[in-house]
Amino acid sequence: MRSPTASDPYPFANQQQPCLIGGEFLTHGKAFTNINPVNGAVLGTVTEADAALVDRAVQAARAALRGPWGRMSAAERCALLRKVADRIEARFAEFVSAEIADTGKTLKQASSLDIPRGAANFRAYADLALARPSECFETATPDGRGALNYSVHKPVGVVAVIAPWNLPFLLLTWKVAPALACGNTVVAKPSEETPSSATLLAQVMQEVGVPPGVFNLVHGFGPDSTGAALTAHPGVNAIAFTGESATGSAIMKSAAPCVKALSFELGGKNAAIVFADADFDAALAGTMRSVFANTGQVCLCSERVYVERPVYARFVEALAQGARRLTLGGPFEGADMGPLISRGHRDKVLSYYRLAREEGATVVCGGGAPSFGDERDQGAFIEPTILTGLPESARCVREEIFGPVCHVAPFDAEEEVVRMANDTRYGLAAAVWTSNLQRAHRVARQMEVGIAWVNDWFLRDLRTPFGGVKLSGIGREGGAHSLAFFSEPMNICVKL
Ligand code: NAD
Ligand code: 6OD
Repeated sequence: MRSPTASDPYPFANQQQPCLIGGEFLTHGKAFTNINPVNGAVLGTVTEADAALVDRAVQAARAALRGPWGRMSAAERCALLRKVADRIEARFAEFVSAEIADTGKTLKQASSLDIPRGAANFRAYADLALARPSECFETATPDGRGALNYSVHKPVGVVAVIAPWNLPFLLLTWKVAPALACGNTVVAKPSEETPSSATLLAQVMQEVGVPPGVFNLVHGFGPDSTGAALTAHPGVNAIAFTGESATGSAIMKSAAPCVKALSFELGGKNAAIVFADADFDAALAGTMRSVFANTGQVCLCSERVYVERPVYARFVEALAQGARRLTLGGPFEGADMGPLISRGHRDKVLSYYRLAREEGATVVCGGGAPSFGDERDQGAFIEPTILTGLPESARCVREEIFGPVCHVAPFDAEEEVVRMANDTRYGLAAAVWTSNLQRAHRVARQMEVGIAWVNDWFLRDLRTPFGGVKLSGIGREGGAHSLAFFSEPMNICVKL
């Protein structure tokens, strides 16, 4: 697999990105511009699906349920999904080019995480769907003849997949792959900020012969646009959504009249807890990653870091030194950190940097936007930032910022830090750093989150449950949990 170079073209430089509906690429209708966050340049235009186009996509997906796709065996479906993975790998450089053009993320990350995980998602769910067991109970009956009760798994129907911009391809395929593996048809809507890897995926679906209407792609915005039309459409049976908690709440309202099944992976305000007995260097390196990876734009990132008092001052200083050393630049510059996704998002993160000062924070490092004296000044770069000194009630400690920033606070006792870590409306992820095995298990289990890492961060096994509690989501995906969401189990009772 070849990674792109700076001279490789962005795949959609000279054309308007289309929607894919019923096996046809469509470019008519309204279009919006796609901006490169490295330098603010216009990358191209993208077709915006209005309500009529969304309706066509849903009708095409409904029709495809009754077509060849609906008659395929699970083995045939999963063989096609493996071909999708193969084709993503064959077009690896184009996928990486598309992802880094839309997001500005580092070439290293796009090539080692975003695109490989897209292919892995298709392979993993092809394997899991085929290996899925079926239940069968032998039931006693009054006449002594008995009955066999077995279950079959049917598709839910038409699934809407709505994805955010932070890990665009990873998160879209995380839902598209299991939905298709379970025999559903899909209408996918990527974020308006990151349409390009999804358009390439639509091409790949066509190339490997996924039947028309099985995978449909609609581009556009959320409120009053494509997303709202899709979630309200009565022909959609289930919605798998990743994004902000407030958006999840809006989608719930829109889905309520038709009582659609919902799976939500939402925001976080995740804690990292560093005990004094932790391997200092490992905790530091892990926390650097958990705060600054993808410019802090991972839902699992640590925005609250709690450090046991004996190592607090040393840890803050080391973290700040690490942050000051991070280099900022475009994907091909070998930099440690790319820009934020957009100027609009940078305004939001900068408003939190200002708010932190108003709330009385000490800004240990960063706290503003850098100036380069070149085209990057038109981009969405921001300084990695370490804050200390805020009370736990401060908005900067309570609200998700979604940038390269954390607040670091000291603690003295295990019970105290468990209470502080859990004192949040979110509940997505936690990282616990300690060399005390008993404490590791005890503290991890007390975290009110969907996933707690001990002595690591963002170490993934796709078979495990993934999701959040409280404002961080509804339901679990991953492994059998995804198969459960994307299927309707049906009981068949046979009197013997
Ligand atoms: P967002 O909620 O603004 O947008 C996500 C998607 O929803 C986009 O495709 C958008 O167009 C669409 N959308 C927006 N409003 C809509 C509406 N009313 N109806 C239908 N669709 C609508 O989120 P974002 O800014 O793209 O992503 C960042 C957020 O996502 C952060 O809060 C982050 O924590 C969260 N996130 C969570 C997870 C997780 O697994 N829990 C993963 C990644 C990101
Ligand atoms: O690794 C995954 O499967 C996953 N859903 C990660 C989510 C990251 C959030 O930004």
